[in-house]
Amino acid sequence: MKVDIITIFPRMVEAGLAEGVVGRARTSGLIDIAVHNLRDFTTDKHHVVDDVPFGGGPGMVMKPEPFFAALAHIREHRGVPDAVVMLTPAGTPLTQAGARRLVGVSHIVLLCGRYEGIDERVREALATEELSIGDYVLSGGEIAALAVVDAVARLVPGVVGDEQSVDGDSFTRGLLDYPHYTRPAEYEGRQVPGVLLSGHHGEIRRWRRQAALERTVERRPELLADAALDADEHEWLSKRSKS
Ligand code: 9D3
Repeated sequence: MKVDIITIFPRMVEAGLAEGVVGRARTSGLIDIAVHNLRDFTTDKHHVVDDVPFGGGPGMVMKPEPFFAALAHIREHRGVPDAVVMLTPAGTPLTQAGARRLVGVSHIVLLCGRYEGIDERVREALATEELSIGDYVLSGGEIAALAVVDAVARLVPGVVGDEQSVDGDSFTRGLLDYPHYTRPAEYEGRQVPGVLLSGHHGEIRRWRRQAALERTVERRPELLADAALDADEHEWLSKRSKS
């Protein structure tokens, strides 16, 4: 998987890509990510990337020319990308299904905006899609680009060592996670649930499944529509909703 990221804050993006699972995937050659400084594609003495909005209004707009020049550079030196993704609050919200789709795209370019946004002609002529990472206001697209790369990279085979932890086990897929514990068995008067110390693997699986179901119904009941529940669980849920 090849990714190119265009940004005015390349050090911020490089710092986020250097650590953890993504950092290891890069150094081991499982993913090829290049970060490009948008200012390197300006032609004026002061490397200006923004200008005032036509029609007036607050803030500044990112100029189109540096994005076109950066894309030309990528096509020449890195190949013709399969997708050019603009990160914008007006984009399609990123989901796990969206991350699974993108891991099937061999070469992706991510365009990060700052200020009030990017000149519309960049979207029209260069972008193949627009993504948001959720309904809250960020200061720019860089953190969103890192979220996209992180969500997609961990789906590349071999990037996450334990394949089971990539999508959850079949038992809890579609539900929120169950609570996790490690040693010590008692900490500041708080006990680890006894069933987890029992060694009864069937009971442990049932306890975790039930805990995941309870958390999901309390916190994110809308997720239950797409979760695979068995007959007992449907019955438990309908009894619970009557109380
Ligand atoms: C006043 C209208 N604002 C749009 C909601 C202006 C505006 C806010 C934030 C324009 C740009 C930005 C910068 N945000 C991003 O570039 C961004 C983003 C986000 O803010 N939230 C969630 N996902 C994303 S992806 C890119």
